[in-house]
Amino acid sequence: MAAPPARARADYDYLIKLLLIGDSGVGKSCLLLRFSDGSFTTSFITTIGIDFKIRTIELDGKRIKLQIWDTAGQERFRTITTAYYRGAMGILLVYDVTDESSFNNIRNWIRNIEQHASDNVSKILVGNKADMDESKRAVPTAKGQALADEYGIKFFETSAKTNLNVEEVFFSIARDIKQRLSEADTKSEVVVRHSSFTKYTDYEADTRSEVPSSGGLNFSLPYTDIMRNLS
Ligand SMILES: Nc1nc2c(ncn2[C@@H]2O[C@H](COP(=O)(O)OP(=O)(O)OP(=O)(O)O)[C@@H](O)[C@H]2O)c(=O)[nH]1
Ligand SMILES: [Mg+2]
Repeated sequence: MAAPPARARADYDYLIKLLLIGDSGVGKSCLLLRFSDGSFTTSFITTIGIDFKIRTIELDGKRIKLQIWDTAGQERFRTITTAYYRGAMGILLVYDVTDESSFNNIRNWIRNIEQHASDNVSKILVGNKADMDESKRAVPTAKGQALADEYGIKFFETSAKTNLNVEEVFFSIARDIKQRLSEADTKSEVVVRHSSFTKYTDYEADTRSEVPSSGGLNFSLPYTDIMRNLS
């Protein structure tokens, strides 16, 4: 009988973990529902603790699996939600353009990121509910942009209701992170050539520890990959 096949290749090239944070009611869950399911609801069901959804997208011919964690904005869940900052590669900071205090709190949310997230985490500022009547608007677009500029991060105004800029936000942060990962990948290939270690980027990042290895060589890699890494 033939030997069992080597561990199957993952169905994606990169796994990217994102996190949505911001005050309760700004529309984090609605943005995620719009992006993952293409739907929207006007009823407000506040998130209890944490939830997540998955969507796989394609960027420059690579399959990017987005694992998107949706946190509760309510203070009483803060201990649970901050525990998820560390694993995030990208964080979407969301406020509501009709709610000034949700915008003012962005500085506090950024402070939380500085305390709990990885140093190189990507950030993006999102002013949601841009569909609302101008008479309801409390935060001008220019103010959102100025805050984003101050922190050197990208900024979008969105609407989960009308699907304004929702794809753009998620694709933009995913693109930045993929860029970072592929640069790291290139660097690790150089290391590989000098030390015979294998690179794992094409494999499920969160199951790395399960990948069998021997003497620094990962035999679940296809033979050609092993040869390439050693050459
Ligand atoms: N007009 C409008 N309403 C929105 C939009 N996004 C969300 N809402 C409404 O805002 C309310 C709160 O949305 P959620 O997505 O549940 O808010 P959240 O940020 O997840 O809140 P927590 O889970 O408590 O942190 C709901 O009633 C939504 O229908 C939007 O883009 N436009
Ligand atoms: Mg929610």
